[in-house]
Formats: sequence, structure tokens, C-alpha cells
Amino acid sequence: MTSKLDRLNEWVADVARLTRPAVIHWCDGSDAESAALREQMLADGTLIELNQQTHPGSYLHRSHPDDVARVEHLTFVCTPEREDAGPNNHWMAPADAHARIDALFDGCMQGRTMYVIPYCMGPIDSPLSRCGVEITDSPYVVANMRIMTRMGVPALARIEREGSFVKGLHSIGELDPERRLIMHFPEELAIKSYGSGYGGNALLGKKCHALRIASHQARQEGWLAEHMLILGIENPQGQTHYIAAAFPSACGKTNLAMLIPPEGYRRDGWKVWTIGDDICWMRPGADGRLYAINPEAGFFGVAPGTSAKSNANALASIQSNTIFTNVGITADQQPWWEGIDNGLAPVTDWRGEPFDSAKRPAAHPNSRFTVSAKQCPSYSDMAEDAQGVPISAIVFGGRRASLVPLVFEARDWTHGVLVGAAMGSETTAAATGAVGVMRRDPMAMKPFCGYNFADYFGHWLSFDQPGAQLPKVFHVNWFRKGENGKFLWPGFGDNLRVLEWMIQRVEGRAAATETPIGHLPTADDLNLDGVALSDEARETLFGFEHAGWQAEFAGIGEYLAEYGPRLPQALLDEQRRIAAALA
Ligand code: SAT
Ligand code: MN
Repeated sequence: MTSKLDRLNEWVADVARLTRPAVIHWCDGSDAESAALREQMLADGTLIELNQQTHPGSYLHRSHPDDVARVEHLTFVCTPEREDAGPNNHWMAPADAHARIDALFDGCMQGRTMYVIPYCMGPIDSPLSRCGVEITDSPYVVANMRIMTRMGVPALARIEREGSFVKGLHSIGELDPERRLIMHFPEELAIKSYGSGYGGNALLGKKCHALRIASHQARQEGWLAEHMLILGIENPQGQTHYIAAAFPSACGKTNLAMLIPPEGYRRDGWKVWTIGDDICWMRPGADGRLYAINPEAGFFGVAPGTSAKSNANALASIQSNTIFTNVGITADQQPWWEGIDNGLAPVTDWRGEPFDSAKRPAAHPNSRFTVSAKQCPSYSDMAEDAQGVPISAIVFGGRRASLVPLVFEARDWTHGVLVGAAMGSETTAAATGAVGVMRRDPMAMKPFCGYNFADYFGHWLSFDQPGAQLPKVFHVNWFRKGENGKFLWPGFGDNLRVLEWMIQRVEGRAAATETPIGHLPTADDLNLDGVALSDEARETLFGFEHAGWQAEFAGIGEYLAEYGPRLPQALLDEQRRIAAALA
């Protein structure tokens, strides 16, 4: 008798023949399985027990010091035609890619256990969710996948029902940067990742599946897989608007998703609800609106800078049952990072050496916490809703020290797609390479779009159909700096002031000024009660620098030209229209 699991069983057998593990373990996701894995990892040093009085159920993992971030230069999209991967991806022909990486996988699991992890991205009963299976030789990956996805028996049951799943093969190999590759095969719905145990390189449900492979599937099936947080804003009347916002890695998505309203707003009854902090899958509903789910079940958040002041919800979430990766520890084994601001001091740094501030920070700048979303005080019940939440506004944002104002609104959908496509941001520690260099990062998807950006922009444009009730599109910049190099906007909870203006725009209740780059508020259009802004801050955050934008649009034009004739004409026309208005 054939079963819908035959394909899965055959693949697992093929992988075992190639990698030759000592043992094969099918993960059921149970507490007993998790406890046994934890004991094993504590025994072999993969996990270090943290203070169980202050942080029950929490552990520290120290990754290999050369394996602390995503490796974009070793990440490939392997489509039959190079053009389908586009200039935004590193490309290799599928046959060559398989041959190269299979040579690394050959015999790599000898003496190791091979874990088979069935998982579901998204609520287990949602039509928007998609399943995958990750095969890995890393128990640390299993522990993280158990937090980040719906993993185990229910996922396997859905795979058996549907018969289809994304195949992800992973081995830590030798953790040698010279023998490290992350390959994607969108046509085969397959991922192969070798030589890294870290985050987006190894937790294949996350960036590899939920963005690179899913973006390809989404294009075929008429939905969007985006690098966006999702939050709900409930006004004092009890109405909730949902906003999806794209920012590059390590630009504050987790903080924005868990925002705590400023004092005055809290008093008036405003509430913010967290749906997701990193990835958003959206598709049009019967009413023409875009409905979104968070495909993840946990947060893999940046630790440094997380404090009671910057993100009290995150801090509350990670008091228990959390895996910390590459943070420092205090004398009594509590996790510690720069900016935690809790009066404690680190004694051991992320490499396990005595802390010496002259040598290195206590926590790696890309150190992380992994925790179940259910532990977040602001986690929304709607995050488990099978239909998803209707999106009122889409926000694009980058880290821009100059030029870009605090907020502006796109005139219409096509302009909004251009605003997303033209996004620029200064690089962060979330990927290896230089930090602080301005690069174009369309929709914050530069490292994550599984196909040619030109086609991706076309896909975005295609949602503008008769009957569509599309969200309004905005651009924000929380990172504008003044003459003295300091941030001009307080950020964090005060960002709600900007989000409130957006909601009022959606409801047709707020003013704005028309400029060539879109609708800009003046300082008077926002509720700034209780924020002390200097004259410089007011002018800079709400100003429009004509000459600077002329140069910016010339740069955007050059950038878009890199995509050649595949670029949608409507996007080019929009760019030219604005450049002409600026001339
Ligand atoms: O390493 S991850 O991709 O999981 C985190 C990030 O860079 O956004
Ligand atoms: Mn991310």
C-alpha cells in the first residue's frame, strides 16, 4: 500500500545512505524527547545551565566563534536559469550545486544521530501554513526548531494529509567556514545547508524555508512571504488595526512588535499586540484585504540592547524556558549582554573567557535568545487564528543616519512598491561582513528573496487588482542622526506616535503635506505630547531635503537599472515620474 509519507520515507532513507548516521531519530516534539535531548546537550557541553532560580529552564549555547551570523556570500539560490535567481542572489546551476554540497554531506553523520524534524510554519490548521521536514545532526537545531515552529506529531499528520513538504537537509559538518554552503532549490522545494550551526543558516524553517523557498511558492500561488513583523494596535474604543513592517535584520523589529505605549497612551487605553517579529505571510481574502499570519511560533531575537526600558515584553518573555546563544554570564550564571542595564556585571564573555572590555564585548553583537511566542505578555490570541489578521498598513524602514525623514506615506500601491524597492539601510551584525555600510535592501528582502527582484517587484505590483482593498504603504526611519551624531528620535514606545498617525491616515482623519516623495506629516500632525524634541530634531525629522532627494532618486534609478529589461515598466515609470518632479 502506498502512503502519502512514502516520499518522506524514501528521502530520509536516501539521506541516511549519503550521510551514514549511527542512529536515526524521528522527532515527535514531546516534552520527554526535549528533556532527553537537553540532558545530552548538558552532558556534552552544547548547553550550559544558567541560574535556575532566576532563569528556570534556560540555557546558554556558545557557538563556534567563526559561526555567529548568516553568511550571505555562501548562500545560493539554485534555479535552472541564472536569470531566475537574479542579480540579488548568488547562483549556481542545480546539478553543480547538488554535486558540490553532496560531496560535503558524504559520510558526514558517521557516529552522529540524524534527527528528522517534521514542522509546520504557521498555525497547524491554517490554510496559509506550509509544512517542511528538516533533517539535521544538531540537537541544538532540534531544540530551537521546537521553539520556533510547530514541530512533531501534528506537523507529521498534516504532511501525511497533504503529501507535500519542503525538504531541508542540514549538517553542522566540521563548522569550518571553508566548508560551509547554504543552497536553495526552489523548483524542488529543497534546501541543503552544510557547515554552520547558527540561526538563519541552520534553523531551516526560518529564512531558508519561510522566506527564500516560500517567496518562490508565494509568487506561484498568489501570496507574499515577507521579512516583516506583524503587530496589532488597539485604540481606546477597542478597535484593532494590524500593521506589517519590514526592516533589515537587527533594526528593531522585535522591539517594535512588542512596543509598550508611552504613559499618556497607556492611560487613555491604547494597547499593542504582538503577532510576529520577523516573518509575515499574506494573501488576499474574500473581501479584497490582505490577511497575514506569522509562520513562526517563537522569537529568535537580538539580545544586546534588550532591557526593561527598550523592550520590557521581550525581557519578561525570556525569564524562563529560553535558549541564549553567545551572550555573556554573570558570577551567578545569569545571562548578560551590553545594554541589559540591570545593575549586574558580566564575568565570562560569549567565548567562555574572563570578561575584559578591552578585548571584546561580553555578548556577541548578534547574540540571540530563542523563546516561545506564548511567553510574550503582549502575544495576541489572533496570532493563532487560522485566517490571519487583516493588514491596514505596510511599513518599510531602514537605518538611515541622514536624508530620510521620520515618516512618509506613499501615494498609492505602485508608489508604495517603489518605496519598498528603493529601501536602503546601513548593514548590521546579523550577517558577516562590514557593519554600517549603506546598501539597497528592497523590502528588507535582499538576503531572503528566493528569485529575481525584478520579478518580485512585478509580483508585488500584481496585487493591485479591481476589488482589492490594499493596505496603505508608509516608510519610516527611526535612526536619523543630528549634527552631534546622536539619534534625533527617541524611538521604542514613542514609535506608537508615528503608528497612530498612520492609522489616522488609513481612517482618513490626519493631515499631511504633499511632496514629490509622498505625503509627509508636520510635527503638528503627530501627537508629540510628552516628547522633548529640539528645533533641530523637528526640522530634520519632518523636513524634506530637496537636493538630497534628487541625488537619492538618481541612485535609486541606477540601482533599478541593474535589473535590466525584466524590471516592470510601471516601477520604472514611477521612479521617472518622481525624479522628474524633483528636477
Ligand atoms: O540568523 S537569522 O536569519 O535567523 C536572524 C536574522 O538575521 O534576521
Ligand atoms: Mn530577520
